[in-house]
Amino acid sequence: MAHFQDVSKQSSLHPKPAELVSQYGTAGFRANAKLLDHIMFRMGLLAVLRSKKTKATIGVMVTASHNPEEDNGVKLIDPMGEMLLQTWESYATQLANAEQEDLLTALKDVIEKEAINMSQEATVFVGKDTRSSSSSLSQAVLDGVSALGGHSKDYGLVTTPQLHYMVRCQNTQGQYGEATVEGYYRKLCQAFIQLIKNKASNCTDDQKHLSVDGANGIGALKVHEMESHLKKELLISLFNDGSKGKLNYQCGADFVKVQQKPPTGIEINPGERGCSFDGDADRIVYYYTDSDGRFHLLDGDKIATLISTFLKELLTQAGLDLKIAVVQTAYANGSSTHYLENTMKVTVRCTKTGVKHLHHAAQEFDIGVYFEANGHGTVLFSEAAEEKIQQLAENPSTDDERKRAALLLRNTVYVINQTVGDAISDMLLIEAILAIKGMTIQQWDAMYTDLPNRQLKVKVSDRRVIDTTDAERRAVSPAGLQEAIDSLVKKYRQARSFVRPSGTEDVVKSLR
Ligand code: 16G
Ligand code: ZN
Repeated sequence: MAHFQDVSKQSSLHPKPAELVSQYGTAGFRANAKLLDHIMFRMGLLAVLRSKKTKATIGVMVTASHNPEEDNGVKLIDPMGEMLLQTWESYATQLANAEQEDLLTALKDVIEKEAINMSQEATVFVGKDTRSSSSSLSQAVLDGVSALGGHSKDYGLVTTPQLHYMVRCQNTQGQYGEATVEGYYRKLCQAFIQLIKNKASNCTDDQKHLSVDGANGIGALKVHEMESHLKKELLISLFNDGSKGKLNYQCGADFVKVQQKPPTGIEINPGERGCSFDGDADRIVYYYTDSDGRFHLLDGDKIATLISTFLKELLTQAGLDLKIAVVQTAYANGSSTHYLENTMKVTVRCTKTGVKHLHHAAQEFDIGVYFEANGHGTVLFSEAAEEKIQQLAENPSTDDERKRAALLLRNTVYVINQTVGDAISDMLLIEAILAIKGMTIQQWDAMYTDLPNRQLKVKVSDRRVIDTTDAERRAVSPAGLQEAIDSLVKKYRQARSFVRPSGTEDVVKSLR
């Protein structure tokens, strides 16, 4: 086949450094940008195969999220905008690791195992973040796509969640929205403006102000692009917009969450709301400093609590019997879990770290709110739930109070990017909820008090010696580790601690 010759020829322009071994981890491949050119080309090839197999458009995003500027990475996006199917992650790893002369064999192996019809058309959407290495690396992806005869659309600079959104729009024939960046702003901002029409009477104009730390990345660029669509209903002061500072350096959601302090480069008065995005804008955390100068972080757990409380209240007002659950990971603050289960009476599930695990667990409910403590999360509505909300909103005999709740629910569905966690979409939803409830960030923060906690990362020679169970909350190996943790934890009231191997770095992480 002509395409295989093209692949051979082209792949020699994207050679693999001999003996380099890489793995498709929790969030795709991540490494120093210099080690990724061959992987990008090969992910272009794999995306074509995945597209042929699913008979749908597939996405490839070039980003290393919150990692330093020197790094880069790549992940594939499946037809409904979700993460790549797990069984295909091992194909990604096999292709990435095939030595130059074995690449065609590795490729044919996937084709055979998946019984791929090579005459099927293939389309791949490609996007990239603002890293200096991203342009040439995304070109390598495009080269891979064309070498195997696939069609591609290059979206250029987009946030990770924007690319996920485009893929879903494309594969649902526009039902989810228009597969353009403008279409994305239009859908989300229109829903936001509809929501904000219901703002509480005590909500002052001052409360329209929000400071955003763009982590010197793609999120900053996109917030700027979106602003005109907000019709001054949200007044954003943008910091770390990439004009001076370095990507993710002493700023961004990961820095703020791990360091528990404000990002550098932001000017914000005591009591005012601020939020930080990460480097590819799929995470968000909020914060404020009180009059005593104390920093208060409102992380993914606080966000999940705010959103699920809002949704639960609306469901009650609308008289809709839909099952809502919150999905968290081992990192969730014990106070949030306690508050959700005992005060809010919502079901809480715990899964392993990594968006794909949370996403799948959330799909089991009518409404699944999932958030990692680090600020990555979204809300999923089942088809049946969306239908019930629509019907109620459109039914002429619905009484006023129920109708108001149904319309609020409907616009909440529209403002949310259900494909993956999305800092921009989450921000609009949170801002709308605070305005509708007439709530300050201090009141939101006071819903429950976080138990004090610390996160630690330790470099180890082989992280695989640690194996965990119970959604990563207990270590089963090495022998004696869990017993040692238990005996320490026993000394404190309401205490908890765990150790787990990272899925993205050569470290083990612990929380206490
Ligand atoms: C990635 C994951 C995130 C996880 C983080 C740390 C996705 C899209 N992102 O950013 O979910 O929390 O890595 O994972 O899955 P780690 O603690 O295993 O290194
Ligand atoms: Zn990210």
